[in-house]
Amino acid sequence: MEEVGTLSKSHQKVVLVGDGAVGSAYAFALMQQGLAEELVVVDVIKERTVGDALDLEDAQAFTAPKKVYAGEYSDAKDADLVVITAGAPQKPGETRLDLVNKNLKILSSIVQPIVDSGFNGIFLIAANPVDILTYATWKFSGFPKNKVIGSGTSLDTSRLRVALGKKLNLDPRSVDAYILGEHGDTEFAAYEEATIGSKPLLQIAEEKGISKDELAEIEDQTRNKAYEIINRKGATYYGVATSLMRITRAILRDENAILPVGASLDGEYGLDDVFIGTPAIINATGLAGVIEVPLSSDEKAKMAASAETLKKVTKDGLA
Ligand code: 6V0
Repeated sequence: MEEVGTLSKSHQKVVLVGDGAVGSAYAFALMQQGLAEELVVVDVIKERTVGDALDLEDAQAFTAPKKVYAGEYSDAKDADLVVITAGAPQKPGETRLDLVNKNLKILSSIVQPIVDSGFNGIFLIAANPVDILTYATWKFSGFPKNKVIGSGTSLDTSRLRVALGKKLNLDPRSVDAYILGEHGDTEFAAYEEATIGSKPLLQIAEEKGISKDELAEIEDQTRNKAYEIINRKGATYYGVATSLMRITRAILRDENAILPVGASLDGEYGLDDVFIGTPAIINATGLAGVIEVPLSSDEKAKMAASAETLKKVTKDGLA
């Protein structure tokens, strides 16, 4: 093992399950970032994975050498990370929760053979409804909770930061604001704790004449941005692929980075038995700890309501 901050072992392997719009964009992002020495692509449409692996390997002369090939679940045996993007995407007009039954079936057919391969790494889930599928991956796999991570509100948080960055004419990477809760219609912006350069966002907004209504509109637009994109181009993938790449980097490089993810709660926010969007510490062990945002009572109620929605759909879906 090398030291923290560098690659935690010399050869790192990622298995991607689901080579559709999100999966292939993620594979491309991984390639561009030079993350992992080995990338295996698995999908029920075999020809596509072979074609994608051949296409991806053409990037190697300009990025970094990598073994990239179309594979099987058994290839997960010695993988560090399995990323699941397999599943039906939302059609125009469909909510993420509408996908639950179809995608739980697909998920269960994937997790079992991966566990049977002897896989002992970390699961990272992106297929929707992501919080429920992350919970189900934990249940189906029997893995410890810290080794199952969802993309949660990672993409939504990025969308919020981009929107606030535009509004304030600031680099979105300097905006420390989070979307918490379900990756879906009950998520909310934790504005009361948000800061920029350690100054409260609400104070900055007031000084710049940005009203509470305008902030609420930004929150709404963030929540509905996926629908905006899906209605125009049928799917969203670059944003989530980059979120997944960022989480992957934190795992493979043992970064101890604080990122918004879908994490299992154990008493934080007064909640448990749910995977939900919150900041958490991500390193080579997976999820090393949840950062409990000190929410106002109003926000705490929103978090509880969001968790309640997820628990109900999870209970029905897994019944
Ligand atoms: P897509 O382009 O239809 O790709 C899905 C892929 O999964 C296809 O290539 C299928 O062949 C494959 N697949 C289906 N069943 C299996 C199986 N049993 N084993 C292996 N592969 C299988 O969909 P897209 O890539 O657009 O979306 C994938 C999932 O990501 C959907 O559930 C989306 O809703 C979800 N998203 C999640 C986001 C997030 O923030 N977490 C954001 C955007 C999309």
